[in-house]
Amino acid sequence: MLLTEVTEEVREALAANRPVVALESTIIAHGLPRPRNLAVAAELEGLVRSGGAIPATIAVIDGRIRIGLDKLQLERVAEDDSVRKLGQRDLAPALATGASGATTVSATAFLAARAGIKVFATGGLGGVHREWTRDQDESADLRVLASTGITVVCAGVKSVLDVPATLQRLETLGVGVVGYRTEHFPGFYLSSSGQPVDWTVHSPEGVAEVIHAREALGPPESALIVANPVAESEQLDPGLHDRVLGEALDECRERAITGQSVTPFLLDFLTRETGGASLEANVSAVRGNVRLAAQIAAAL
Ligand code: PSU
Ligand code: MN
Repeated sequence: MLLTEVTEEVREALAANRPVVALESTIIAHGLPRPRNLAVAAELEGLVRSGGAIPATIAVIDGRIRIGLDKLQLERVAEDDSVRKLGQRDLAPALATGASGATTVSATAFLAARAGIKVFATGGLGGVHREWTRDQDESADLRVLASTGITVVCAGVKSVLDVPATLQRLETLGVGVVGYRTEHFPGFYLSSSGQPVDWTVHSPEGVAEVIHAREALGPPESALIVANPVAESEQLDPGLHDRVLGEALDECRERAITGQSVTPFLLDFLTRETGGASLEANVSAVRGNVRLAAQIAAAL
C-alpha cells in the first residue's frame, strides 16, 4: 500500500495467519491525560502480547501511515502537541502535507481492514451526540463501520452520546452488535447503558463463530461490534457520572465547543471533575477490551 509502513513483526504475523490486534491512537493522543497516556499505550500493547497476539497500534507519522509503532513513535503520539486527530476523511490531506496524527476509530478501522487485520480494540465508539435534533453531530465512526468488515471490541459508545439514537443508527447502517456476556449494551464508563442488545455471546470462541458465519455469508461489508462492559466493580459511580456529565455538556454548550473538539473536551472535563475516577473506569474498560480482542484474534 502506498505511503504505508507495516512493522516487520506485524507483516510476518499477518503473512503466517497469526493473531494481530489493531489499536487506535486517538485515545492516546487526545483521550487520556499525559503522562498516563503513554503508560497506558505501552500497557495495552503488553496486554495484547500476553494474550498471544501481536499489537498493531496505528497512526500517521510525518505523512506516512504506520501499522505498528516503535517506542519513539508511540512517544511522539503521546507527547507531541502537533499530533492531530485524524478521522478517515483526514487521511489523504495528512499524507499529502506530511502531517502527523492520531487515528480515530474511523481511520483506524479503515486502515486496519486494508492491512488485513480482522480485530480491533478501543474504549468507546463515537456516535450520535445528544441534542442531535438541534446540533447535528454524528461521529464518522458510524459511517466507516457501516462499510468496513472488521470486528471492533469496545465498551459500547461513549456515554456522552445519545446511546439509543446511536443504536438506531447502527441498525439502519447494518452494523452488527453482540453483547459479550451481557444482555445490555454497555455504557462506556458504566457497565450498562440501560439499552438491551439483541444477541449475546459468552466466549471468545463464540465471537469467532459469529465472525466465521459472517464470512460464510460473503465478504463482510460492515463491522461487527463486540460490546464488552467494564466490570461493575470498576465502573464509574452512576450518580457521579450523570451529575458531572450534565455539567460537562452545559460547559461544552456555553463555550460553543463543536466538531472534533467535543469528545476530547468532554472526556477531559469528566476526568478533572470526577477526581480521576472516570479516567480509571475508561482505562479499565479499554484493558478489558484489549484482552478480549487478543482472545478473539487467537480463537480465529
Ligand atoms: N474511546 C476512548 N477514548 C477516545 C476515543 C474512543 O476511550 O478518545 C476516540 C476514538 O478515537 C473515537 C473518537 O473514534 O474518540 C470519536 O470522536 P468524534 O466523536 O469526534 O468522532
Ligand atoms: Mn463528533
